[in-house]
Amino acid sequence: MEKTFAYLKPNSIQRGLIGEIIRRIEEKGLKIVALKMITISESMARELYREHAGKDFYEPLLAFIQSGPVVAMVLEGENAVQRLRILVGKTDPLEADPGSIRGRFGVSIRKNLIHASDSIESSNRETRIFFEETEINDYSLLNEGQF
Ligand code: FUP
Repeated sequence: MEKTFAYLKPNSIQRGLIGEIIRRIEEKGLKIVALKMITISESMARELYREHAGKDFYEPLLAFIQSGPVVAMVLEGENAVQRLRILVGKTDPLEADPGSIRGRFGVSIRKNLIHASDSIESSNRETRIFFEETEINDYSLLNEGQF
């Protein structure tokens, strides 16, 4: 079964949106197999966004994601990567579908509430930045396969 990585950015926590966003993820039928609150270190931040190194928004982005705790998670389900990306919406909340998480709650591109991996390869790489192998749980839900 496909897995994907996501984390709720510091402004989701500040705005009291942890429950609301996780509810939408659960409602979509994605199974949470790992979940924790963590404060991102500078080295984690640099590794996470290394593809953007040198861009004008890189340093402010690093400062923002280290500004408070985040909630990191690994989700599992059929086509999990694509399903979560659709639920999350486009990078810029101005362009995101109003039914998506970023479209519904987002204000600025930097503080766009949630990160979701864009491929299985990115998900594996990003998951390793946040989680040990032993922190990823293998279990079934009673209603699995009924979505
Ligand atoms: P996404 O995959 O949708 O998170 O988007 P990107 O990988 O393109 O961008 C990563 C993060 O950089 C975004 F979540 C927000 C930030 N960003 C900016 O702050 N300004 C920009 O112009 C583009 C991205």
